[in-house]
Order: sequence, then C-alpha cells, then structure tokens
Amino acid sequence: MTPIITAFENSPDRGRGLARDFRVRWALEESGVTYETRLVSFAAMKAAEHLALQPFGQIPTYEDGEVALFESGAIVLHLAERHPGLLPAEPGARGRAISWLFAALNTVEPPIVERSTATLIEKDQPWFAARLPLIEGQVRARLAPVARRLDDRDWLDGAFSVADLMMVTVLRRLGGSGLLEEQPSLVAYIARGEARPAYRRAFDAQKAVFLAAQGGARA
Ligand code: GTB
Repeated sequence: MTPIITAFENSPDRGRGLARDFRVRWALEESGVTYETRLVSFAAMKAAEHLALQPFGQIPTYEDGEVALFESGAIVLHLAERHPGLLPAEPGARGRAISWLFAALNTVEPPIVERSTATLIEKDQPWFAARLPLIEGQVRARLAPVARRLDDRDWLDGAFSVADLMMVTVLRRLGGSGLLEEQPSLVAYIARGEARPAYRRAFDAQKAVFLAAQGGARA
C-alpha cells in the first residue's frame, strides 16, 4: 500500500517546515517513495483512533500496511533502512550515521525545543529574562561541536545521510534566534540541506497544506 503519514491540518509553523512531519516527508522524498498525508486536527490527535497509532496524541505517524510507526526518528530510520540513499552500507559508516542521527534527536534537539517552548509560553514570566540566557548557553554548547565537525566537511560523516536530514531539521528550528549566525559553518550546512531537490519537494508539499488551510479559512 502507499504509505500514509499524519500531519497537522492547520500547522502552527505556518508552512515553514518546522513541524515534525517535515522530516518524514523529506526522508520519503529522498527515498523516492510516493506517500499520502492524512491531515488531523488538534481534537482528532487526542481521539482514540489516533491515540491507537500515537500514544501521546501527536503527529507524525507512518503506516505502510506492514508497519505502523510513531516518533519521527523511528520513522526516518525505518525509511533509511529500507531504501537506498540515506544510510551507508559499510557497517562502521552506518553506525556513525546512526550515532549522529541520535545525537541530533537526543543531544542537540532538547535545548533547542526548550528554548522554543520558553519563548512561546514563558516570555511573560518575571524570570524569563534571566532564564533565556541560561537556555541559550545550553544551545550554544550543543551547536559548537556540530559546527566544528562541519568546518572542513559538507556533511556529518561522508555522504549526505539520515543524520544530516535530521540535524538540518533540528537546527532550522533556531531560525530567527540569531544563534545559528554565530556559527557560519552551520548556516552553510543548513543551506546545503535546503538546496536538495528532495528537501524542496517536501517543503512545497507541507506548505501547500498550510496554504490550502488558509484558503479554506477565508472561504
Ligand atoms: N518525539 C516526537 C516525534 O519526534 O515524533 C514529538 C512529536 C511532536 O512533538 N509533535 C508535535 C505535536 O503533535 C508537532 S511537531 N504536537 C501536538 C501535541 O503535542 O498536542 C512540534 C512542533 C510544533 C509546532 C512548531 N512550530 O510552530 O514551529 C514546531 C514544532
């Protein structure tokens, strides 16, 4: 069957490719897999039918008739393992790519998400001005080693892999913060990711959902 993913019916990222269905769309495009998207409202995400697929009531999910998956990292790794192009075959290189994939998710993403959350929901708190520099210090501590790694290479380890796909999506969430500009190698790295044809196709697909929702809202 044609794989089906879930995505926001009306994404709060306003079509900027920041919600986590985007990394799945990008992996599908890199893998040359045609897919369908089931759009879900916030209410539908918390209903029994969706909770059976995603216990936390979130997007994205992935179903292909053989497997039903949740967690964007698990979905992207599943795709990379089954289709050529996103994971090297040689065991050492494959292991390093998977290590960087988990580093993106478990080491680099948490302080970036913490910063986004704080900026969104804590900015009116009296302690926010003192807390933000602390979080940004934690973000900088994660960015610096990645930037150093990319000083003399285009991608994290050899050819473009699932690790780069994930790291680029994680780093993009810092757009507008000014933190990326402190590390020119990261700015160039993100630009290389964004220039990939598969990235553009994925970006246009999720943007089209947002634009359609806007049109529907006006109609
Ligand atoms: N660990 C899970 C995964 O990687 O799949 C996390 C999934 C997740 O956080 N999903 C979010 C969700 O469904 C959407 S992507 N939230 C609804 C809920 O929890 O009730 C997170 C996201 C949302 C909005 C923006 N944005 O506006 O820029 C960026 C990222």
